[in-house]
Amino acid sequence: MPRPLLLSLALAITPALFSTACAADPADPAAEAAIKPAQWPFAATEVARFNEPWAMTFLPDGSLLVTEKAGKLLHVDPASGKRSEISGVPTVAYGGQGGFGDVLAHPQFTNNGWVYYSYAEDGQDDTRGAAVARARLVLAADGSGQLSDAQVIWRQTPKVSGRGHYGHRLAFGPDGKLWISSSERQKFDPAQDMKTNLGKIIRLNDDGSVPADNPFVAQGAPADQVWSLGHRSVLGIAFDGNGKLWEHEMGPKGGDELNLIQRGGNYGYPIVSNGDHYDGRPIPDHDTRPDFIAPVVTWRQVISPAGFVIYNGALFPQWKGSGFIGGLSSQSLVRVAFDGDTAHEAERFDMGKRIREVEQGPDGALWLLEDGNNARLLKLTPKAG
Ligand SMILES: [Ca+2]
Ligand SMILES: [Ca+2]
Repeated sequence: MPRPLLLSLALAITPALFSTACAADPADPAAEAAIKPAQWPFAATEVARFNEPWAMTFLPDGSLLVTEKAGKLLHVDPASGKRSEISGVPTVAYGGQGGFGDVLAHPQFTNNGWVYYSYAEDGQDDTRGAAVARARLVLAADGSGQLSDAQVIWRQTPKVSGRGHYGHRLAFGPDGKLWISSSERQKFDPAQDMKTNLGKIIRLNDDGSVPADNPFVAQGAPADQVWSLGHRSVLGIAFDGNGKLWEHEMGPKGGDELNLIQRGGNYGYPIVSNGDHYDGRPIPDHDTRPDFIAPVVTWRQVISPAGFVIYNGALFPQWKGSGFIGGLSSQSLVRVAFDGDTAHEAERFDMGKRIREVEQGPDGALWLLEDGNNARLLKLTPKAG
């Protein structure tokens, strides 16, 4: 695809052309080139609306669970859009970026009924941290349901002040383990501190215990939970068809990332980033410290990534193996094409709204959740003709 080369050239040339005439950042060519609705290869159908939805997941029967940040878990009929509330949810620390987070069914949900969910939890003295729990979901004939036998199986430690950068995205790997993104709570240095589990990718057994083959088990808790470190704000983790784990990361100013996660890897934040601090202080770029793992893709003109699925459906055969990332500030859906251990942005769709979450439905449709109040749940299917 020619776009990455054109993008690089445009970025290299534009500041020289405009440096005396214009102090603002040059226009973002990738955003300029974003595909407008008339040219979309898909139709987008509104199915339902939510207030501040954060995550969704499909159950094996094809129905949908959706979280709302203020603390609701909803069971949704994707055909009618009918929403039914699930009872037994935890009290969440709602505010800032915090509240109800992700939701995910156990790979053997049909047999064991376990669903896993994450949320921001209050601590002592005006502190907060992410928690992950599992509970058995019992659904009623009318679509409502309840969580029972809830167990908190993981917590961010320590709990700290503030209401940002919880992360708490969940995924089950092909190894049957539970993977959690634990962001650095906007505290920077904990991402490098193995006495905390902030700024890390976490790998646990499905009951929350620590797998004996994790890379840092010899260091004891909480390092024994850690698979990789040096992460900032991770709102999307996904396994590809080869079992590799990819994550995207909302970077500091001008430094959004797509990373290929390696066992025991250190991704360098806050010591290095291709972006810089929002207060203007520079952060050395990745090429100054080859001992840290560099991102596969850096967006210097940021997309603000949230939600991530690597597509393997049949409805859009041309997109099999592509990654789809929701864009908050970029109000877009970004398609990433992979080639082994490399990747690039292949195209971007202008959605006109902040996109919070991306999912693949059982029939291969792509599903999006917009961000904020009165946000739409959209089903994307191939455009007829
Ligand atoms: Ca999801
Ligand atoms: Ca930098």
